[in-house]
Formats: sequence, structure tokens, C-alpha cells
Amino acid sequence: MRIGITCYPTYGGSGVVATELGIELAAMGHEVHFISYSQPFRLSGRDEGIHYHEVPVSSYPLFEFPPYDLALASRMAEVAEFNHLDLLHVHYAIPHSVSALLARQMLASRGMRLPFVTTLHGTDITLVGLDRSYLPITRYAIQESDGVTSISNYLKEETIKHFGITRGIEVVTNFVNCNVYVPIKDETARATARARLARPDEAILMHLSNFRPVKRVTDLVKTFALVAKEVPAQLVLVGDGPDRSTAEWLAHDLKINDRIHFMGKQERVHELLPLADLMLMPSALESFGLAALEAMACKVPSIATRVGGVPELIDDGITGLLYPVGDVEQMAAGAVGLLKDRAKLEAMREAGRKTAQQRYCSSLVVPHYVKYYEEVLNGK
Ligand code: GMT
Repeated sequence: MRIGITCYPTYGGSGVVATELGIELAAMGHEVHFISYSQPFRLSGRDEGIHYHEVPVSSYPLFEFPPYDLALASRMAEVAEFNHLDLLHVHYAIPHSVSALLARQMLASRGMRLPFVTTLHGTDITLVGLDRSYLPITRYAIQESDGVTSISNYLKEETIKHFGITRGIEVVTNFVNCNVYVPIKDETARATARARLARPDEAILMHLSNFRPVKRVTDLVKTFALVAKEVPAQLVLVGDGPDRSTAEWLAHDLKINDRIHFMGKQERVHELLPLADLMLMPSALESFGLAALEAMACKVPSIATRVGGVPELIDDGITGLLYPVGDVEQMAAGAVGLLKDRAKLEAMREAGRKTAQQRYCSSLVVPHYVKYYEEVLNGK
């Protein structure tokens, strides 16, 4: 198949999923064309069978807001025509599904077919999509898509409830490449790599996100401060975003900044995750929680919040621990309890990797997308 993929190319779960999907599809022999305003960050150096088409957005003194969605629709139609695309797959409904709808109509007016699949990721439904200025057009584009997928049952139900969507929505979960996201088997190699972050007697807690308010990074730092009172530990923060300096100030005020590593944006997170003992994900909402899945595949259990699609991914007490949003005391107590009970931690590490392998490996989930594409192409 020749597949066009549009996503947000910068840091964020939807862009990661779209990029990894493109890489996996190309590895299966499909031709993949990314269409976006810049190259998705996880693409570099892994581009066999993958093409990237930039969307130029011209400005003009009259435009207070240059219309990216129109430029994207034009480019989608051009790329589809010149490369004979079979279908488009857009990640994150706003504005990508609207642009795809326009591109489909532009080509249809000239006798060409370009079906498109919209994948809903989370805030496109639960936050931005609910904004009255976007809701009607987002609802229209979802309803008019040739196929719609959602990354969890929770998000599917939210979409039906808040948008009154009557068409079918296929749940295709997020996935992880179980051969890339792996624990480090060699204990000496793991200890050597961990030594760059912590002393041998210290635990490593990790967090991976785009530091948006929904990630509640202040809860993260407060939780770690409580943990660090009980056990020797370091906190490694991977990613960057608007709340990073808030986290830095809080760490400074709590006098724990010498035990926190702000790593910033990292491309090779699969090399960092297996160094951790625990992942912290205290988010106000996660429709899936991709960072927790990537950690699970590396045998790192999460201390997380019981929100959105997280309970579908994490079996509380078996593959991680779930708590109410904002309950930093309980989250810290849960983390300390696990770090002091090595047998329980080890059982959770094993259970997490097993769950990732049995349910979420790209080798299982990506064929689900391919089957769905075929159904859409066959007009089912
Ligand atoms: O807000 C974010 O976390 C980014 C957002 C995105 O679309 O880039 O993430 C959403 O999609 C991820 C990949 O499907 C999910 O793992 C996240 O749970 C989801 N975030 C939220 O629902 C808040």
C-alpha cells in the first residue's frame, strides 16, 4: 500500500505513535509518505521506504494567523496525486482530519479517490476538541472520515459521549517495538550506565513527557521529594515543555535539585528507560499513557494516576500502582513500598514486560491497522 501519514512532528505521544507506525509499515514493505510542517523527530536515520513532504506555510501581511490547515490540505492532495497514495492516515483530529476531508474533496472533484483514516489520541477530544470554536468542525470531520480509530476504549466512549458520533470507531491501542524497548539483560552493563545518573545504592525514578499542565509535574516533584526522604534516590526527567521551569523552581525550593536530572528532549529514550527502577506518571488525564507502556516493555513499572485509559493499560497491583490524581502522599508511599520490597518490584517488572509482549508489541498492533486500512479501502 501507499500510505500518507500526517501528525504533529514535534514531541508528543500522537507524533511518536504516527512516526513509529510509519517506520513499522515501511519495514513491512509499504510505501509511507509523511506530510507535515517539519520532519517528525523520531524519523532521522530510519527512513528506508519512508518519504517526507514538508508543508510550506506562506505568510502575508493580511494573515494574522497563516492558514496551516489549508496549506496542509493542498499538500495532501498534491502528494496523494503525484505518489498515487491509496489512503491518508491522520493522527490527532484537529486540524488534520479537516485538512484530509478537504484534500479528499479536491481530488474527488477530479475523479480521484483518497479515503482517510483519523486516529483520535486524547486531547483532540477531551480538551481542545471540546472547545466550542473547534467542536462542530471536529465532529463533522470525524463523522465524515472513511475510518476512525481510537487508542483506548475510554477515548472511544468519550468521543461518542461528547461529540455524539454515530459512526463506528475501531479501538487500536498504542504499541511498542518489543525488540527496541527491552530491559538491559547484562547487569554489569546496566550498572555502568546507571552510574552516570546515580550511586549504586540509589534508586532511579524516571518521568517522560512534554511537560504540559496535564502532566502535573509539580505532583511529580513533590512525590519524589517524599520518596527521597525515605530511600536514597535520583529523579530523571526526560522531555521538555511549558512546565519545566515550574518543576525546576519547585525542586530548588524543596532543596532536592541536586537529586534531579533534567535531561531535556532525548531521541533515544529506549536507552534511558531500562535504567530506571520506577516510572512516575501523575497526569491529570491520559487517554492511554504511552510512556508507561514504553517503560513496561523495559521492565519498569509505573506509579500512575487512575485516569482515562490508564487502567486499561496498567493492572493495578500487578503491572504498576494507580492512585487518585494529586495524592502525592499515597504515590510516594507506593513507590517507597515497592523500592523496599524487591521481590514485589521484580514480580511487577516481569508482569509488565509480559503484558507488553502479549498485548502491545508493534508486531501485534500494526497488522490491526493494516487490516483496518484494507477494510476502509474495500468500503466496509
Ligand atoms: O498531551 C499529551 O500527552 C500529548 C498527546 C498527543 O496527542 O500528542 O498524547 C495523547 O496521545 C498519546 C499517544 O496516543 C497518549 O499516550 C496520551 O495518553 C494522550 N494524552 C492525553 O490523553 C492527555
